[in-house]
Amino acid sequence: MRQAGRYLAEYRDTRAKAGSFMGLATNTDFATEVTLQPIDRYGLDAAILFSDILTVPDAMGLGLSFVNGEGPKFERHVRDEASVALLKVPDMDKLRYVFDAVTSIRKALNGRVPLIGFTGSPWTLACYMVEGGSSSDYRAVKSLMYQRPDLMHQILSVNAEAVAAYLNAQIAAGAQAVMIFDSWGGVLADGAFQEFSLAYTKQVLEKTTRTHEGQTIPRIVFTKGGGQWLGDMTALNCDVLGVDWTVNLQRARALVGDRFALQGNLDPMVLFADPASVAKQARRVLDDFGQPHTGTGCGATHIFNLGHGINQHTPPENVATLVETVHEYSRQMRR
Ligand code: 1CP
Repeated sequence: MRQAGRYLAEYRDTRAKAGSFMGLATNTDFATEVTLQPIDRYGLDAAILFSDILTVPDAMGLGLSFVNGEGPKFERHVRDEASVALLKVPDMDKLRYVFDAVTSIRKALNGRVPLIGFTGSPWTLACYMVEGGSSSDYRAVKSLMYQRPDLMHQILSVNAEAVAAYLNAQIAAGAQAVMIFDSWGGVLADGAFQEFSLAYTKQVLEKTTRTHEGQTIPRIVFTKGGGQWLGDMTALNCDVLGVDWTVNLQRARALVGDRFALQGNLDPMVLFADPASVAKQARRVLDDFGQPHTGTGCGATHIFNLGHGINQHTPPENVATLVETVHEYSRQMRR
């Protein structure tokens, strides 16, 4: 949903061969192939593992499937004491296919670009686990949160532990950076965000391996709709804060200072405009952040990215325009 996906014809071909989304994700060769497709096509600067955030609740026994055109569905949802009591950190062996894919992708990349591993945040995974799939109003998960915060905390504690173990296994398998997608953190009220989302992202970061084979593993936290809580997020032990398109990068930079890089934040819908407008909007994002640091290491730099997943109807040639513009213009800015 960030690089690979249905907007690419080569992805649709491989997915048809695999028969289903999970057929694609659980097959090492297919997962490797689709991870590399956008890298080969566009010359991107990093690869992101082809998998999904929902593999973790699937491994917890909730029964994941992706119905064409309907999005993810779980056979069982978690909404009452009995189902919460059954939840536990899954045996990481059930997710072996993800770690095998990481190792295989590293081999296939052969040092061309670094590989980013990822997970959903405890809160974002809980949304799907309680709702049983995607939701437009988060009614079930918010009812549980307000009525039985004790059960909600129980789910989130299990998720935090599961997600940390999942990231650690990806790092051991060769992931060179990790990203936590808190895609639905922004649907929470102020106060609820800190208690039910941020606190558990913090736990995940505390339990995640900092280095592997002498290399620091950078950690990225992306909260869609989380711009108003960037100040709270500076308490996180991570290196990069991902932001969506509602955030002004210059103000965000002033707020987070040198301790964090910022990742983002083009509105994915820009990619439906004509190429000249795509290029203009890409330059606008780079200008908003301003001159990046010129030193080495982490610091107040900018990692260009979309502010959310890529829409399945995106014209692929506009992504080419975007990548070319970002490369050209950001090199110009660094001169
Ligand atoms: O190259 C890549 O895109 C990397 C693999 C990747 C990533 C990082 C996929 C494959 N999904 C994700 C993350 C993900 N999955 C998020 C975070 C998105 C963000 O904040 O940017 C979310 C919310 C999901 C859950 C999910 N997976 C949905 C539901 C979205 C919703 O609105 O509730 C759906 C439809 C999927 C399916 C999926 N996962 C990935 C792809 C390419 C697809 C769609 C293509 C298909 O069905 O074949």
